Amino acid sequence: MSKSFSVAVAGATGAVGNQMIKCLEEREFPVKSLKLLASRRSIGRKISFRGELTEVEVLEESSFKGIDIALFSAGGDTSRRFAPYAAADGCVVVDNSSAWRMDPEVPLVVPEVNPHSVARYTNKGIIANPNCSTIQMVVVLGPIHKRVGIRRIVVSTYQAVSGTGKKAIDELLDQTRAMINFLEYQVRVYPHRIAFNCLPHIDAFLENGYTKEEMKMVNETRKILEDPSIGITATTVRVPIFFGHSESVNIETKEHISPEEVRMLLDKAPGVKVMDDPKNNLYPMPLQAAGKDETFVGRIRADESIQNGINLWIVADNVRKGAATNAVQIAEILARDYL
Ligand code: 25A
Ligand code: L14
Repeated sequence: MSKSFSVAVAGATGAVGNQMIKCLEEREFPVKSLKLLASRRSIGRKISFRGELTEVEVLEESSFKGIDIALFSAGGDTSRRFAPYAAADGCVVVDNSSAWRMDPEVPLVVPEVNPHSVARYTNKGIIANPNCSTIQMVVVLGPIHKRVGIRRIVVSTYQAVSGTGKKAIDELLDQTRAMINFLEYQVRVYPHRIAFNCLPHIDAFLENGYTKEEMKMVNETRKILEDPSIGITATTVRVPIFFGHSESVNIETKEHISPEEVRMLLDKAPGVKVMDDPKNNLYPMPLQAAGKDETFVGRIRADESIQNGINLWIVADNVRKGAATNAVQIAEILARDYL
């Protein structure tokens, strides 16, 4: 890559925006200039990039003149409002919010699974970054679906508070500190205490009894795997963990595949690390996945209650592969093949 690019990060002071800046630096993305954007609350804050401090500016309609690529992670409303202005100024938006993911014109991309979809960025000038729980699941299920076909997925998640952003990280810390000191705790971000608890509730409840987060896993998985026929049902649960989502995934395949064959297939799969040696207490955990870019899988075993069933345990850092890393990987494809 000899070319270099003017890059903007919208939502630069948030949990994901911060990590996007780190990923650009770590992966040596060819950045010519970096513009940091956030709401008025963040004005004047300085963030370090490649050893230089850059001041955060207010996100405005005119912020994107001369910018080649903008990474957005400032929530759905902000993306809906500002991404079209960025695109109109010729900037390609990689958007981490839920705003554009199910727009049929907007590609929804996990680079290990459907990199070819990036080409469709020309429709609206926007590429959507999927939901964190969906990304780590399809990185692992993509190769299995290609090999034997997946008929049905049953997934339960164990999701970290960092998915909700900085304020939720602070809330888990504050409540934990209060609890172990026998002090009164405050509940602000979630409807109940999250410290020493778990909540079967992520994002808003819908008419059908599922949460938005659960339906994102259903709809986004079908879009990324390009197969609307897959049956999917999800239960998403918040657990008192800072970084790293875990998932218990049960699949029914069309053709038979043994756990050993799944292990061999996933050993060669891009972005996947198999950690599956229960005799030595080796299996993926948020503790070890936090701060990493790979998606970890273990506990691979046959579902003995049906003909073609496999169980898996999948763990990844939700702020890295689940958000920032995936967005920067998409930008890398744009930079290498399209811009
Ligand atoms: O709608 P969605 O798609 O469902 O997404 C909702 C939120 O989920 C997070 C992300 O939060 C997003 O805002 N998110 C989305 N996808 C995610 C994923 N895959 C995900 N998280 C994890 N994984 P976040 O905390 O990570 O990022 C918030 C950033 O967005 C900026 N922002 C918000 N509204 C904006 C805006 N920027 C421009 N214009 C707007 N209208 C936000 O900047 C942050 O960078 P900020 O300036 O609002 O906040 C900076 C500092 O202020 C603190 N703070 C936040 N809220 C308040 C506050 N302080 C006082 N009062 C508040 N109400 C923050 O802690 C921060 O330090
Ligand atoms: O990307 O964990 O759609 O509260 C929004 C909710 C990310 C996770 C998204 C959470 C999600 C977030």
